[in-house]
Amino acid sequence: MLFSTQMTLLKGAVLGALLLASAGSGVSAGKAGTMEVVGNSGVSAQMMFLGTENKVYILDKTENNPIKVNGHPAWAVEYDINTNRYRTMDVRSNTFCAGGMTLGDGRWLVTGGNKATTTNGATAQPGKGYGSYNGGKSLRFLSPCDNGSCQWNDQASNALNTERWYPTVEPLRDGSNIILGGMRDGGFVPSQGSNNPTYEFYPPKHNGGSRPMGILQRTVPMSLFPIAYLMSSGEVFVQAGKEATLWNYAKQSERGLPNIPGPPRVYPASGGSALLPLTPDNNYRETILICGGMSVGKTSNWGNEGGVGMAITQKPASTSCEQISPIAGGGWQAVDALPQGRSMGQFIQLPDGTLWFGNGVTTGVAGYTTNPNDVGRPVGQSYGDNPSYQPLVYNPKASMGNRWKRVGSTNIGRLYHSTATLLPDSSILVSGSNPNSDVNMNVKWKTEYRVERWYPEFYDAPRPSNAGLPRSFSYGGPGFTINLPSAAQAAKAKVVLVRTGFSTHAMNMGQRMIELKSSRQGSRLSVAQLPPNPNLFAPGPALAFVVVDGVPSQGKMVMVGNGQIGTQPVGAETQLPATNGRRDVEEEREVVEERHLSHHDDALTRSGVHARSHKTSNERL
Ligand SMILES: *[C@@H]1O[C@H](CO)[C@@H](O)[C@H](O)[C@H]1NC(C)=O
Ligand SMILES: [Cu+2]
Repeated sequence: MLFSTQMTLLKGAVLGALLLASAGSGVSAGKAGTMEVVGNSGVSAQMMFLGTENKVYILDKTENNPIKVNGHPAWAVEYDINTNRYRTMDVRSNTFCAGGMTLGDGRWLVTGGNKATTTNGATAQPGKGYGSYNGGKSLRFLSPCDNGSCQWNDQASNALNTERWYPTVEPLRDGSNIILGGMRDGGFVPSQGSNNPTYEFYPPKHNGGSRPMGILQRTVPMSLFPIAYLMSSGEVFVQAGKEATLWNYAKQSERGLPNIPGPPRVYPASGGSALLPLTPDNNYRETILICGGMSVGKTSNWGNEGGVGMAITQKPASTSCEQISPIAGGGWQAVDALPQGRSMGQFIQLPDGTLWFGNGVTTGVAGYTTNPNDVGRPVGQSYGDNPSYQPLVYNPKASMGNRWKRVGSTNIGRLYHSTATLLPDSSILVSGSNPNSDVNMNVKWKTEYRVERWYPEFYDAPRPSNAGLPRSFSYGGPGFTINLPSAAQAAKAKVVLVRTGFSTHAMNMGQRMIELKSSRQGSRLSVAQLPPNPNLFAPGPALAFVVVDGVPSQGKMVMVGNGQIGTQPVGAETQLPATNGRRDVEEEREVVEERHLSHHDDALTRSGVHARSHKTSNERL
């Protein structure tokens, strides 16, 4: 009697805890698998990132936004994801097509940009026009905050070695950033003269100079915003044009990889790319997935600084998806093609291990022109048209032919200069779109300020608690424990870290997810620290989640590493106690597979996908 009363009380407490977790995280019912407009961004979201559990930081290029700050149009805000209100922020350098990333000490860096501008993007004298300064060499810093008082540190005295417009930034094992490529001056695509085929670091290494990187020179004009991911070996995977390579920045040497089949993928072809989740199951093997892009026939069709070289706006984008595991060896592998071609589609890592793919267009590419008679046949100013209104979810663990699923829909076109980021409740914030030289409300594809939120299918499910998660994680060293409500839940539980990344130009620079090793003792989950290799997940802020049976807790903003830039302490790999529970590992796998099988009704047919991949394999640069 006493025993069963205790059981009832316990059940009540567990249910209460679950409901509390839901209510406390702002989860409301009935949103799963849908998308809705939630607010207005004030400035158009050309760049966006999650800075705290409550605040997203949005940057635009310098343009005539209706909101003002210190006497000039604003191009930066802090957006509160709970109230959907923004706080205007002052940045003085032109952030036009900058890159960005977290540093090992928790700061965000936004670097590169373009000249001071005025009406329709015309160059202005510094401080004149819209009040901006040349951002080509800018290093801007922000320590995100929840109290409304943090500001951008944007001093001209902090400067890159060379001007970089369209640079990629990737975090490294010591919490520094590598800053890759870009252009010295504005334009649609570079020539050898305007291209900057070099890289540098923040904080600077080797006396602050820039060093050459062959792939960024060989792939002109398809060399901007190179796709870059740090590998476990310490090399940086770099993809541009048709090429791919592993760059060793310590030795300044490279190991060439096979050319990527299908179309070019970097801006302005703008395929979407992601590093698939690093998990104990895949032995932390890195696999890069790249989807969509655009073929134009011959290279000269890409044009030059002045614009594209052929009619592009109605040309269908590619459906091709290719993946590669560069360190494990082997070449590119075609995987399930997109159900419809996409340029500027963007991957967002979800904590359940699947990836959202949204935004972008089905015809045309990134970029715009102010010349209505341009050979590219712009729609208004846009080189892209026919946006995709169909977000997809990619399940890398599903069998081939069953990996894509349509989830939700929108009626807002997200063309050039649109963005997306994961939020702590596992919804996705979507904003931006402005294929225009300035704020423009007189064209088909207007400057877009509406902010949407996409909700995953698990959104309305009761969420596990994140209470046991520590605030910081180390490389190796003593692990920690999480107490789940039952042994059955512990058998389906894991802890994952997601770096949500810096969203711009269909990329989320630095985005990746790692699952920590764990074992279970009854209802207790023993969790290892990160593997003893900072290259697998560079130091800096990340979101941590407890995921039970594919349903994530509220994400917690944590620090990976020691919170400083520099060589990270690395301990021995965490020794976990043996698992003892009622379910064995085989049973656990079955549960996961059942979940995925239950989605089969909506999955795309294998034959349809196969026909499409065959077609795209003939595409040429
Ligand atoms: C606001 O928060 C930041 C860190 O999150 C802190 O450094 C700063 O002192 C706080 N400012 C005020 C006015 O509370
Ligand atoms: Cu741009």
